[in-house]
Amino acid sequence: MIDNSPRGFEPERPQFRARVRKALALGTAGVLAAAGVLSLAGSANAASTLGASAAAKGRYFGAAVAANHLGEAQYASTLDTEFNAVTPENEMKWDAVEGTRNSFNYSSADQIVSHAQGKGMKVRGHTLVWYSQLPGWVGGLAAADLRTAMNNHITQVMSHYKGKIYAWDVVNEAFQDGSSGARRSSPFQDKLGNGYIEEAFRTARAADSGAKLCYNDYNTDGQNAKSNAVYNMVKDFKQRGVPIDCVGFQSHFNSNSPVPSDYQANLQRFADLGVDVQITELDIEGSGSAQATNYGNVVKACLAVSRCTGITVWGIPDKYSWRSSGTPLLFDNNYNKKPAYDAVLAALGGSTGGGTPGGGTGGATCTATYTRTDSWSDRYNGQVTVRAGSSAITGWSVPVTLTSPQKVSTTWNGTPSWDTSGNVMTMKPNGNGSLAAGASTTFGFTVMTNGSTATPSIGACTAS
Ligand code: 9MR
Repeated sequence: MIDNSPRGFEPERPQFRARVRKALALGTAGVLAAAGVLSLAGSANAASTLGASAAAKGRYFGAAVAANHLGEAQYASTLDTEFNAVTPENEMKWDAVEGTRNSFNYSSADQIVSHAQGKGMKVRGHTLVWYSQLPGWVGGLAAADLRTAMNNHITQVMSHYKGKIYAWDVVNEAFQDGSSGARRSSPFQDKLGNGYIEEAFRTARAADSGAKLCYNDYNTDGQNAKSNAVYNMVKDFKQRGVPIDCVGFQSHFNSNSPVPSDYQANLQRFADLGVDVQITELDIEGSGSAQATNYGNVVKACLAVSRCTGITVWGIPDKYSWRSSGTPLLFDNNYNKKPAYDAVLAALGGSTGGGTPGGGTGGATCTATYTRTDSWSDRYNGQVTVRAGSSAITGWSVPVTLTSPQKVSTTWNGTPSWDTSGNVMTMKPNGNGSLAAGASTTFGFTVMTNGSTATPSIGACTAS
């Protein structure tokens, strides 16, 4: 079967992946320094993790997780600290749980589910009926037998996890790319016909009525022939009472497949059909400020759609992305937070510690939010947005603490003063520091890393 994906990439089988990994840029010391500086951040009323910030907005923020990485301390601690939902990346797929007919193996998927349950995280089930990662025996069945096998697979797997799954991707990637809006060829489509999707959803509802039932696909993120076809199917299902609760938008973006300008409008039109929408497999190729801007825009689009219930990124550090030589995720190979992380956190209304309204005179307050805008091998640029609270302010002051041996080489849009340690820079306005209520300004600085890419700790903004 040929799939002319305009993404320029296609799902590969894990065993065929040639993982090209970049040499690690940092030693353990740098990582520990990064962790240390973050824990020094002062108390903040804005949440300081992705999960907590999303929860404050009534959403979850999840990651695709691989069971074989859970034993890696930094992987597990990043997952546990930052995320409040998981999707098993491969462990619940048909080939993983029912490689042999009617012989079910849940060991790897169970590991992820019990980890998530222990931490109070939601679990997205991925996926029950999909043309890929399908064992050969399924494709060899004649129609009647295939129908029995499909319904049995759904019933067995959903019953095993009954009560533990927030949402299931019941059917995945059932439509072709391109302009036809046609169904994709698969054993299910070819032998059971168009009705297999609705049958799968009805079987799923009977198996676990507590789980939300989703249809999930890629290249449906903007309005196009493929998303129109999915839209028409969902509309038809809702009209005829076929049980469907949600639509997943995978959101795998790269330069060939950028974040569409009508992304939010597309999410909204599906939500208007009476289903939840979820961003299910987000990753965005690129780096630095361009990647950060794209990530921020995706988060803002979800937050603007009241039925967009959560976002899942398709992995934690870049080194474990399915895009073997890419850098599409929020954490670098050493689990340092990338500018994309900062942009997501800021879009979620969170703060790395500088979001606390500082004390000021006459009730004036301000907040300071940090973003890393660019990175190079030897330095990076940081930007702080200073925003006035509900009253106008006439001045502001924001402390920025670096991790030694980092040094600031230049600053802009502010006047810095340094403490005796040389690690704490207090930034004040250049000249007139007046800001109207709710208005903002930015200042920036270049940090020479000298071997440490630790994120600066931004203290509370003090208004005058
Ligand atoms: O990330 C998954 C990768 O490890 C597997 O090799 C691949 C196999 O098809 O599947 C990847 O996940 C896919 C997801 O299940 C469905 N949407 C596309 C994802 C990226 O290919």
